Amino acid sequence: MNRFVSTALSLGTVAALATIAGCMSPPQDLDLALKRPSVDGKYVVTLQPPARPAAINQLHTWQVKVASPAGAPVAQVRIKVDGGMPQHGHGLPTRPQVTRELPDGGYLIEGMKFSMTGWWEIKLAIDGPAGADRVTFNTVVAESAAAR
Ligand SMILES: [Cu+2]
Repeated sequence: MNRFVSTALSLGTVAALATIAGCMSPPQDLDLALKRPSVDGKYVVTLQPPARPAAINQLHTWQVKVASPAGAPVAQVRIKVDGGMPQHGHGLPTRPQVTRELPDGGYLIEGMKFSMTGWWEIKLAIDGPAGADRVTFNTVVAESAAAR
């Protein structure tokens, strides 16, 4: 009993130290929606991660779909990709680019890479027929992806 209590206490201490050291777990209420309206409501943006979560430090390709608020695909949009880890204060390790426009308002983002597990923001600056707007997605890179 005593041993159990002291083990529980030391685990708690380790967790507290890890938090102080910056290995924070993502916020519990993090919105992981992959489809969301842009900040000013000009577009509805759907982010499509790779079918299988990519390994840490490997390049991967994502897709994004841009639609009007009414749901019509929006072509000829320019998209800039930015992001980073809000809890660590660093950006993306690469500079992902939209390399190709796909049918139905789709766009290919190449050069995505995550250098560690945890909460990442993916920020898209969109410039299209309805004007400029932006949208931010959250993604959590899990340990299982790191182990691949
Ligand atoms: Cu980090």
